[in-house]
Amino acid sequence: MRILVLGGDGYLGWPTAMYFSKRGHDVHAIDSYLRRRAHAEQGTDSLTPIPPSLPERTAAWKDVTGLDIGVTEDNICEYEVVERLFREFQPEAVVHYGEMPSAPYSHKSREHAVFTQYNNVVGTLNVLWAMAQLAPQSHLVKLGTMGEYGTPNIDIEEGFIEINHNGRSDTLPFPKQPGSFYHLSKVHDSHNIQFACRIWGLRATDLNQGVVYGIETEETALDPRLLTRFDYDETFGTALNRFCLQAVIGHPLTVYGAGGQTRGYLNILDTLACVELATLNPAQEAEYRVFNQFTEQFGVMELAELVQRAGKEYGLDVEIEHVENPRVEREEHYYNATHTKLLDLGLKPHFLSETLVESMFAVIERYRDRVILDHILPQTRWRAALEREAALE
Ligand code: USQ
Repeated sequence: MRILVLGGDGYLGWPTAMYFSKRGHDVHAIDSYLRRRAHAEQGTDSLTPIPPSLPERTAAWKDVTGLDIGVTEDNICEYEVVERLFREFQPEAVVHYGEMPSAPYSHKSREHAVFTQYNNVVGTLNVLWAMAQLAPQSHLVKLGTMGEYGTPNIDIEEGFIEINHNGRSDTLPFPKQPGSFYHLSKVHDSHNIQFACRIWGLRATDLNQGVVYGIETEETALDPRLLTRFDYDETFGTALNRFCLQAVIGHPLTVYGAGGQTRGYLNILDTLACVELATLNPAQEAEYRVFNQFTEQFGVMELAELVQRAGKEYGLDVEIEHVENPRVEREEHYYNATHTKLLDLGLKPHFLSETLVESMFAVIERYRDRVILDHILPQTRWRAALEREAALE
């Protein structure tokens, strides 16, 4: 299959490009290096030393496997770029990771919030237009987020809920109550994608993914030049990845507030399997599908305690600290989200265990000299806009 990977330089995009290439697909990756630029601006970097550009990564891939991955170093917010790519590559599937992925980043300033929503919404709209005009039979596999739903006090369904109201009933999109301007950008995307399926007959799968953890895949482990990036800073690092790194370097685990925040989580290996399942089993014409892409739910404190236990086994003395929560979110809440559609398609989950956490410790230890300590504690506060306003009075 001809598979276009948008955001092919990222934490998940790069392993996905290699995964599909290894399995005989014709892969083309595009990236604007948004994340590399954001890291350079804030003085942070990936823990793992990744090659300086996508062409250098694909050259290493060719060297190790003999396989080609096509590359475009450009921005999908420019329609000419997307149009050219679609004309030349004629994708059958479009796997879309090409967005600004961080909730804290979107709260750093007004400019960051505007950039996040512009970048994500405009890039996705361009892709939808190119699909309609140049590849109407292709299938969009879009990385959305479980965070679109927020933390409602009822069970979360897989995209849609049947509602009975005043004696009538309908199946409607599940209510969205996201917790950041970033998560909101994904809600806006979902609306645009569903609308494009309805009016143009496009095929799309919206993968509402949970928080991903892990550092290695079958392909990244083939050669050090094929590593994926591993972020642990307050902006781009996610909960479990950060806790594992903090444990290795002897930093107290940064549990925000009470630690009862519950989310869906999944291993990076399962991200690849889920994206493959969605791609090989495409949506029908005019169908907008939603899969909740995670394998287990955990509270933040539960994760911290798991890392602490694994640390003990491994010989690390791990402390847990409740730091003041920089975000505005419920710290104790009901959470029960359905996630059966990918299991029905054949997903065999890799569940989280102390052994897995210990294997992450081992990889992190290899690169611990590269850790930049300044950006581990949270600095980006959701209420900062109000505080600045108050300071001006
Ligand atoms: N948290 C801590 N300590 C930390 C980091 C995070 O307690 O050091 C807490 C946060 O307050 C939050 C939870 O852990 O309650 C998850 O935070 P996160 O930073 O791991 O994940 P989040 O901001 O939700 O975003 C991440 C990815 C995003 C993806 C999302 C899936 O960055 O791209 O969409 O996970 S989900 O969370 O299901 O929406």
